[in-house]
Amino acid sequence: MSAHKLTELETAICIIIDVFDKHSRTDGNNMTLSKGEMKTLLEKELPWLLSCAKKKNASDKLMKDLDENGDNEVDFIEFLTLLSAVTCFGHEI
Ligand SMILES: [Ca+2]
Ligand SMILES: [Ca+2]
Repeated sequence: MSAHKLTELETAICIIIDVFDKHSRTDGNNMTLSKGEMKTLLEKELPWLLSCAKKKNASDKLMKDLDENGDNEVDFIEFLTLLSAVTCFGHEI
């Protein structure tokens, strides 16, 4: 470990990885988010997004959109697609 102090952006990246990890390890495959894990992640970490969506099954729909390889799980790359979309949206408003 170097004594390098993490910058704000580096810290933010670490937090993103931590958050994904924390939720992806709840059940099934440790490397991916299942439907249930995805729902909990959205409810706990992105309640703002869910309240914007305001639709029933918003989490399920989102999951379908994100799941590019169709394995019914959201991996880290697929999760980043969501984050970049949300970040762009946040930047605009
Ligand atoms: Ca999992
Ligand atoms: Ca997938």
